[in-house]
Amino acid sequence: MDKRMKLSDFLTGSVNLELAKLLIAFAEGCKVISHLVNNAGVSDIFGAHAPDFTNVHGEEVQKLDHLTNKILHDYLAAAESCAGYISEETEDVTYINDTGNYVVAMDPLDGSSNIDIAAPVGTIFSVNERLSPIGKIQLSDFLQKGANAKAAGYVTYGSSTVLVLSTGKGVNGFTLSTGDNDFYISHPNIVIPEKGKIYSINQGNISKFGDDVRGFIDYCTAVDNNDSRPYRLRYIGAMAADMHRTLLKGGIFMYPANKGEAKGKLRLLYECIPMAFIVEQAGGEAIDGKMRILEIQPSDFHERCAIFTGSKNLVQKVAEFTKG
Ligand code: AHM
Ligand code: MG
Repeated sequence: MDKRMKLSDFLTGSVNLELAKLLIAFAEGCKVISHLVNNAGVSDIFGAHAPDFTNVHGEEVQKLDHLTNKILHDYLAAAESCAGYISEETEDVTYINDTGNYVVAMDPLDGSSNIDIAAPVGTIFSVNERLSPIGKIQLSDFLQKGANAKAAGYVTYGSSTVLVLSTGKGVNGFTLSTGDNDFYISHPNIVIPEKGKIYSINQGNISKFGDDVRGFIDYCTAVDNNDSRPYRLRYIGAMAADMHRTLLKGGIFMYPANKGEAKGKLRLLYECIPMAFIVEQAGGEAIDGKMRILEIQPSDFHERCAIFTGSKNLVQKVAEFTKG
C-alpha cells in the first residue's frame, strides 16, 4: 500500500461515496479536536465546563467534552449522509438529516481528565446503516448488534494523532501530518499480536473485583519464566490510548464489573462496540466475560458493558476465569 496515501483517497477507493463522505467529515472534525487538545493550555480550555454541569452519567463535563461534541456535530451535519447521532455528551438522539443513510455513536473526548496533565485522550465512534425507511431515524437504528456496524474507529491524540479505522475489511491506521494537516496511512493492515504479554486494568479497584478477575490478575502477576510472566502492567486511563497500545503491541485491556458498577464503567455503544469491532477485525477477541461483545443486543443508548479485549491468548485465558 502507498505509504503516502491520504485517508480521503483510501476511503473513496474502499467504501461507497455516502459512507466515505461521512467518515471524511468525521475525520475533519477530529483534526480540529487534535489542534484544540494540543493547544489546551494556551486557549484556556482546561477544567470543568461550568460549575455543577454534569453529563447523562452524572459526571462533571470538562470544557473540552462540550466543545468536541459541538465540533463533531457540525462536521456530521455537513456530511449529508448522517441521519443523526448519539453521544456520551447528549442524553437523547440528535437528529441531523432525515434522508441520511447512516447513524453514528460517539464518545467525542474519551479520557478527558487526561487533558489537564497533557496525557493522551481520544475519540471513539461507530457507524451503523439505518434500518428504518427514509424519514426520522428510529431508536432501533442505533440499537443494533455491533456485528452489524459498517465502520468503527478511534483517534488517539498522543505524541502524534493517529486515526485507526475499520470498515469491515481489516484495520488501518492514519497519522495526522503536522505539515499539511492531512491524515496519511501509517499503519496499514494492522494485525494484533496473537500472544500478548501486557495487561491493562485499573488495578486500584482490585478489592472491588470478583474472584474471577482477581484470579486472572494473580495469573498475570505470577512468575513463570516459560511464559514471560509476570506480565507488564500498563494503564494510561484513556481507553483509546490503552487500546492503541494493545492493538499494536499485543496484550489485554479490561474494565470489568465491580462492586458498585454491575456492568463496569465503559459504554456499550460508543466505547465497547467500536473497540470490539476493531480488535476482531485485527484478529483479536472482545468479550464481556461471558459472550462476544459484538453479539450483545443493546437495549439502551448509554448502557454500560464489562470488557476484556485484545490478543487471543489472553482473552481466552481470562475467559477460563470469567466463564467458570
Ligand atoms: P470518559 O469517557 O468519561 O472519559 O471515561 C472513560 C475512561 C476510559 O477512557 C478509561 O479507560 C476509563 O474511563 C478509566 O476509568 P478509571 O479511572 O475508572 O480507571
Ligand atoms: Mg469515554
